[in-house]
Parts: sequence; C-alpha cells; structure tokens
Amino acid sequence: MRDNSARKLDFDLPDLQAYWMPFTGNRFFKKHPRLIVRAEGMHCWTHDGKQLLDSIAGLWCCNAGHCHPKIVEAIQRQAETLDYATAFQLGHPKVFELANKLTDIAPDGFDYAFFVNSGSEAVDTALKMALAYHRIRGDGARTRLIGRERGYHGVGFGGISVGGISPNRKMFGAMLPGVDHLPHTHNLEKNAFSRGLPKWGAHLADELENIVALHDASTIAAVIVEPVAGSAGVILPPEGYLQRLRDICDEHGILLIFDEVICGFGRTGDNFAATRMNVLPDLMTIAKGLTSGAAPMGAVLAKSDIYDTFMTGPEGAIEFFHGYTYSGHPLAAAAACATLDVYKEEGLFERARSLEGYFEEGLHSLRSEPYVIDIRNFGLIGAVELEPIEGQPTARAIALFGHCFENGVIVRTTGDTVAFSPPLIIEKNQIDQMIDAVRNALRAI
Ligand code: PXG
Repeated sequence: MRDNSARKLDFDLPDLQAYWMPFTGNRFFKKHPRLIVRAEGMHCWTHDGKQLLDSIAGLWCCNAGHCHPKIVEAIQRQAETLDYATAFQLGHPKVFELANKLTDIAPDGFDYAFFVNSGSEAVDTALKMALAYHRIRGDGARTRLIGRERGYHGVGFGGISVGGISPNRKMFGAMLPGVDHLPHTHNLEKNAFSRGLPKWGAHLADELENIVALHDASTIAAVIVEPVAGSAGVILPPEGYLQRLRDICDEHGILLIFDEVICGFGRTGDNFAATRMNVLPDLMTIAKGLTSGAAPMGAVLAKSDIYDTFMTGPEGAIEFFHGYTYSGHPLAAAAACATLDVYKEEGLFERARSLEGYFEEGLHSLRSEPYVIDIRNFGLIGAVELEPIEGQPTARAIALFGHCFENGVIVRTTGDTVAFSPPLIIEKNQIDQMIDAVRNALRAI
C-alpha cells in the first residue's frame, strides 16, 4: 500500500450551494464544510489534508477497507467492457456469477438473489415479495406488515412505514396502511454494560402474540426486524429473542424478514447475523458490505419455497412485476464479485470474529469515563451511550464527534450514542487509537 499520509492534497473547494445534501444540516455544513477527497484502507483524507481513521467503514459498508485494489480493478475492467445492459428480459454474465457467489455464502436454503441498488430498495422489494407470496398462494388477506419501534429500514415508503424512528416518519403522511410495531428491546436498567447479547428481554418477542391476537394471523403477511438495529443506536437482540420471533411466525404462517443491511458480510463475525445467531428468516435484505461500499447495490435473498411459489404462471409470463433500471448493474455486480472474493481470500469474516474480544475489551475500558451510561458490543459492532446534556439531547455526542474528528478519528453518533463499525481489516493498534480518541474526547468535552 502507498503511504500517502504526508502527501499534500491540492484541492479547491467547489461551489457548495446547488447540492441539497441528504440527512444533513445543509446550511451549517455549507458554512463549515468537511469534504472527504480520498480514501485508502482504514483511512480517509479531507479537502484540507487531514488524515482520519475511519471507525465506521464509511457508513457500515466498507468492510474490506477503502479502495481495495482488487475491487477498484474489477470496476475499472467492467467499465471498459460493458457499462450497462438492461436488466429486464436481458442479462449479463457478472450478475449471474454474483448470484451464485452470494447464495454460496448465504444460509442453507437461501438459493435466490434479487438485485436492487440500496438497502431501502431491498426493504421495499422484500415487503412486496412477502405480500405477493401470500396472494399467489391464495392467502391474499395477509396484507399487514409488522415492524418494530426504533427500527430503521431505509427511507422508501415501505421502509418508513415499518420503521420506528419518529423523525423519519412524522413529516410524510399516513404511509402504508395496516402496519403495526413490536416494542423495541433497549433497556438500560436491565442490560447496561452487557457484553455480547444481553440476557434480559427474550420475552419482548411475545408481544407478537398480542399483535396476532389483535389483528388475527390471517391478516398478517410478514414481520421485519434488524437482527442488530444500527441506526437507532446499536440495539442488540436479547438472547433467545429472535428464535422466539421465529417460532411465533412459524406457528401463524407469517414470514420473517431479517434486514441485514448493516449486519451482513462479516460485521457480526460470520457471513450474516442469521448464521451467527442461528436463526433463519424467510427473506433477508442486504446492501452496504455487498460491494464494500464501492458501488451502490442491495439484494433480497429468498428461500427456495418463496421463489418456487412465484414460478407458477405460464412460462414466459413475468412472475414478479418489480425491478429497477439498475438492478444488477454491471459495475456494481463486478464490484460485488470482487468484494466477495476479497472477503474469502483474506479471511475477513474470520478476522472480524478473532478481533471481537479485543474490540470488546477496548470498548468496555471506557466504562468509568465521564458520561458513559452504557457500552454495547457484538462482532465488530460497538456503541457507547452517553448521558444526554439536560435539555440538549444529542449535543454531547456531537461534541464528542467534533473532538474525535479534530484528533484524526471518524466516529458515528446517533442521538447520544456513539457507534463503531470499523472495516474488518482494522489492526489492534488502530482499535487502540479509536478508543483513545474517544477516551480523550470524553475527558475534554
Ligand atoms: N436497512 C437498514 C438496517 C439500514 O441500516 C437501510 C436499510 C437503508 O439502506 P440505504 O442503502 O437505502 O441507505 C439501512 C441504512 C447509521 C446509518 O448511522 C445507517 C444507515 C443509513 C444511514 C445511517 O447507523 N443504514
């Protein structure tokens, strides 16, 4: 790898006005711009030449590290060979190759992959698959979808309907009808400073029985949950909780969807959270780590019986009226194929598993620092929750973010929780650097 740490980056800021930035305070940002102009491995560089350790893998996605040469080369090669081929009624070889590679590492029985361009599209696709599946089977009264409080499933109307984060919902009208929500499982009184999965709270899954009793199972199509909730501040499933959801869904003929957009591809120290936790859903949504963030792509992984249910009409007829212009885009498919090769060749999922103990120790060494009210970890996912400043929620975490940034480490904050999801290539001394930056910030802010 090149050592560019001392390289001078000559970069003139463009005019910032025309770009309407997503999930950003636009006016503040444009007064205080922070642009990332280059990245490599564990690091990014800003427009003014600052080197930053990336402790969140972009945004839970660059699991193989930034600008991995094999992934870069695969995209370059694909770009000069085939830029685009329509995804409808025609195909191209890379996307078939990718579907095979992906179903090879998916849990047993997940033999089909449907490609999309993001996590949000994966969620909407999975919800539509669930509704259509029941309808094709003659069970079309199953139209309800059950999500969970504090769940994040992207920003499509399906995703915000089943999602449970109020600011993402409240401006946007009535959303999908017939949706209900399970309670979230975050409980500091019972579970603060758990290491790995918390012990208390499996019974919270039983609330699904009450929801079934209220609406009747015959009206419910699917339950969707993140095995580990990310956006709402890293909420881990209590031991036994996911299995209980699985059992209740089975008992009532309800499909279970795991949204693995942040959990997949080694993040939990295994291929997927489903395999790590030994609970299999019926559909899985994936994105982010699928291409290590190098190209936009998501997918729904489906069990054979779901695919087979669709394959029943006249041959030649379209079986699922759904898809995107860029479903399985050649550049993204090439990036994903190379990414899956890199994960395998470099043993990155095993590496994540072998580092989780060190990562856990580092995080929990922050326990006695100021304002820390909880520390959570699983695989290479970590969170430190801070006591909010009275009357100013999020302000303390934002101050910590700023301090870490000035000291060369990017962390992610949601509410007053600081989240970590480093690339799986992280070294132990970089874990130390990340923890030291947070420790120093907590003492300084
Ligand atoms: N499902 C889950 C579980 C996610 O975490 C999405 C769907 C949507 O993916 P797209 O590709 O449409 O953005 C996500 C996205 C955070 C954070 O800070 C996480 C996400 C997005 C923004 C911020 O944890 N995850």
